[in-house]
Amino acid sequence: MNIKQLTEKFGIAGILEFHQHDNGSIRAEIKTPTCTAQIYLQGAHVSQWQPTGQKPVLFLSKNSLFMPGKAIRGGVPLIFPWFGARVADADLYPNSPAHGFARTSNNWQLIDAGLSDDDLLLSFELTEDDVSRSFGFEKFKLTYKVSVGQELELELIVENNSSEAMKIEEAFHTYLEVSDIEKITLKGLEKAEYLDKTDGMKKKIQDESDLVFLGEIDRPYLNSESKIEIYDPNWKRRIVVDKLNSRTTVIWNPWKELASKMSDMEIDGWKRMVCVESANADENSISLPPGSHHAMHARVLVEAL
Ligand code: TA6
Repeated sequence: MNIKQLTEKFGIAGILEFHQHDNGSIRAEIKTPTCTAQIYLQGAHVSQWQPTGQKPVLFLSKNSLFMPGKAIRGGVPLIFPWFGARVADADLYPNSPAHGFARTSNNWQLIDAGLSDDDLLLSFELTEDDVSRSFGFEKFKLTYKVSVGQELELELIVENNSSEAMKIEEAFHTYLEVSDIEKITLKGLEKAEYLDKTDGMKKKIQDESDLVFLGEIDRPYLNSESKIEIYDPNWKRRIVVDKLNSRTTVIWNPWKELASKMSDMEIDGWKRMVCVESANADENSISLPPGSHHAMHARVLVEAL
């Protein structure tokens, strides 16, 4: 649908409008009594969310390209059907892009938008197309429900409509904005087991109750369903990420050197972000029986300290 059609079908005066970035991507611009938000149709990518009276909660790099086919650096990239580099069937599909095809798909359809009290609810759908088929994924349906308001709620429902089991990984690759990565503490992962991507994927246990950031961190925590809290004393706030049906939590900050190699990361952007990703990945990947579905849910909110 073009902007005119989207506006006619889903626009809500003063609350939901559609705009086009100079580079071509279309986004929903949202202003409710309790927040502002933006969602790009490509990838059904929530790029901005700011509850009224708060600083932005999602980090978004100013150097993001917003170009068809290019992933956005920030917000909530939606990762499906594999996480990171493809492992399952990688030999059959050697050109598989990192983090799957959903986050750059231009085939997402907005199917519903409406207010529920002060929250705006939007639903998106993605089904098989030439791109998904070229990577071996057919007969699936993704329904992505986004609710923006005082809180951000995300739900991804994956349906397997084929006659065979479907192995999938998924993630809300949420970039959170912080005052200073070296001043925050992250709670919720004490004694959790993780794969250390910065150390040859060795399995380790987090002994500390609070995670602090002193260098690059890239860790899928396995079998971990707990709530995460990010304490940001400079900004006198705590961001809470709560989730359901997600057994992996990924924590990521690239730090200076790696960030300098990312053309779409603004200078010093790495200092103002931390990814806290609700996921099912690696040994927590899901095998969906034929005819079944799986729903993963995450909720992000901000509290004053
Ligand atoms: O979730 C962490 C991670 O998988 C890292 O290994 C890092 O590469 C990051 O995602 C970003 O990936 P991208 O493909 O968006 O550059």
